[in-house]
Amino acid sequence: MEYENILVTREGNIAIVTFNHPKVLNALDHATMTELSAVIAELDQDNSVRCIILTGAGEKAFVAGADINELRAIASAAEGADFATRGQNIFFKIENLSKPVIAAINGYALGGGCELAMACDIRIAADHAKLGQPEINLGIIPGYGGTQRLPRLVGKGRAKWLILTGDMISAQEALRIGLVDFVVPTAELMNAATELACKIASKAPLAVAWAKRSINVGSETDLVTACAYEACQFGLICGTEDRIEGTTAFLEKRPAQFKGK
Ligand code: CO8
Repeated sequence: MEYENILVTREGNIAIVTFNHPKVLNALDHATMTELSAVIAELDQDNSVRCIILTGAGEKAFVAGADINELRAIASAAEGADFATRGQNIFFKIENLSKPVIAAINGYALGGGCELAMACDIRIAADHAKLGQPEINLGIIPGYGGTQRLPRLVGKGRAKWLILTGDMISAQEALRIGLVDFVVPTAELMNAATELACKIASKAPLAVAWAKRSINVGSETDLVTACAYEACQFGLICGTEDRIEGTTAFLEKRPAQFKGK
């Protein structure tokens, strides 16, 4: 499908989704969010896609937040709540997609842009990137999951520091506090993201999907319940052809040929 504000390109079994509205630093307006939802649904259905990279067009921004013009125009409390819920649901889809999603943060990741990156599985930032939740400066609070995912990633104190001051931090500082997982020179960002995506895409797809699900479900519950959930997922993976192939290939000292079955 063709999209107006989003480009989708392929490199083998990797899909690269690029927010393509650099004039407004790739801010997420209603139309772009509708497209993002459709892109994610399309890639979810496409069995040839094993891993997804999200990034922004231009050199300045990954995503500079929700569109502030639209935030200014919200007419009521109910409309504001609907606005937030709609975005949260799209980000939940990304977080719970069976395929891993890597955020390649090529510049500003602010407000909704930082929240989008946090809904991804792994975050790689270019060394000039800047991240933050500056909503407080607009008289609002994060609404796409920022007050919840940020403390889960960096701890309550650091989340409160970032959300209550609206301070932007460097990629290096984001790495130090655990908001991003890797920082690379800007020129190497897409290569690093693609290399990581290819490595994950070469693994058994069901094992990748169920490991992701086990981490996501388990990290939101107590350890005993989480381990019981992991054991169920482990049982499911034992029923796959790829488990036989992976273990047999190891014992026969040859590369495994995974089928996703
Ligand atoms: N929305 C709309 N337009 C934007 C946005 C945005 N978030 N960010 C930048 N732009 C526009 C600018 O208005 C400007 O447009 P124009 O050229 O027409 O003047 C253009 O992009 C370029 O921006 P700047 O000239 O400002 O570029 P600078 O390099 O000087 O500054 C900054 C870059 C620091 C990134 C600056 O643009 C900035 O501060 N942007 C806003 C960042 C921000 O506050 N983001 C958070 C928004 S709120 C949010 O995301 C809430 C999410 C949850 C919502 C829940 C639903 C209710």
